[in-house]
Amino acid sequence: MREQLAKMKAEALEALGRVQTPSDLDTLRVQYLGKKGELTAVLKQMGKLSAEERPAMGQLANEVRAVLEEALDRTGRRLEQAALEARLKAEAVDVTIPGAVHDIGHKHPMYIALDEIKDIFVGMGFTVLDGPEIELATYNFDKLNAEEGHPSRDWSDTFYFDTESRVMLRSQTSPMQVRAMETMPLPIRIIAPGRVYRKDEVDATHSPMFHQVEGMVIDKGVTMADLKGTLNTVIEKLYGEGTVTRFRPHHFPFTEPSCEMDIQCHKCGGKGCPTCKGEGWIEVLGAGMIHPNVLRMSGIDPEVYSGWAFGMGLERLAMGRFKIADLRLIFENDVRFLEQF
Ligand code: 2U9
Repeated sequence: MREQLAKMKAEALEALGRVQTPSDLDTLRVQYLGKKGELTAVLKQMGKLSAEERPAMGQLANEVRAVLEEALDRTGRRLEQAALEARLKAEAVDVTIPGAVHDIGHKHPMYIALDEIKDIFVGMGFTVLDGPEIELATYNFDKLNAEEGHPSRDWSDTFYFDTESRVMLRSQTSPMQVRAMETMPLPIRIIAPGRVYRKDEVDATHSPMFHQVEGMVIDKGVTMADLKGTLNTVIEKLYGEGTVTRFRPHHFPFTEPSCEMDIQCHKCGGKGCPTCKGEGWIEVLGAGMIHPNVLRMSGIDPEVYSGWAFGMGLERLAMGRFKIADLRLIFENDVRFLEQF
């Protein structure tokens, strides 16, 4: 029996040395120390021993059990340690690997320009308005003093939704200003940016959809001097301090008198070069004193109130600001172009 115990202990220890997995370990624990295990089998033979032999053999069997239990526990800890090390190795994070770079895009250059314009006007106390792109001809033309028969009302120039030429895609953002005159309390200081639509063929300077920023001020005692002072300030903020400007007479149905504003060519200083097409000046916007008829049609007494208004094309402005040669680049959304801004 002594030899049996010694042999069993040697075999068990040898088997434990080869164990690789927790389930192998459990199998060995059951095989040697379980109720039907090998040690129990040996102990069952104790009855055959004499009373003198029994205590010594019992002690030896307990020693073997203690040794095996200790070896099983040690092997368990060895497996746990190995598993932990394998996991740490597999899940190791190399903090020196560069992070994954995601392209997040950015604002379109034309909207960069628009945001600057909004900031300038908001800083001067103007409110930014938004309004419908589908408009009534009443708001787009009639109330802006463009009478029946005005060339811009023609079917060849304007997108109408109905045969009576009543509902249309707005051809300017001015109807928003008419709506403001009818609803907002005076005095009014607003800008109205947005998309407008005209039946133009696409080329390097035209598109059937483009963007405008218009604005107006209405108060008592507003004069052409306010128009010039305010627009000069805006243009200096937009194009840089000391930008030289000039105002030329012009005609619009909704303003009287009307003018166009030019900036002196920053490239040649007014001498004439390809940037200004030899003119020395670059047109930036149209403006004027709001026509008394326009004020009257929206319920404002032109004897008491006066106002000025301006309008500019946003694509044109962005093209000048960012030296963009072709309008189509602004709408094509080619990332190779957009990435440059
Ligand atoms: C109301 C009264 C007056 C808006 C104005 C212009 C002059 C102008 C053009 C610039 C280039 C349109 O984008 S463009 O083709 N606009 O020159 N716009 S004054 O005057 C208004 C607007 C609304 C009630």
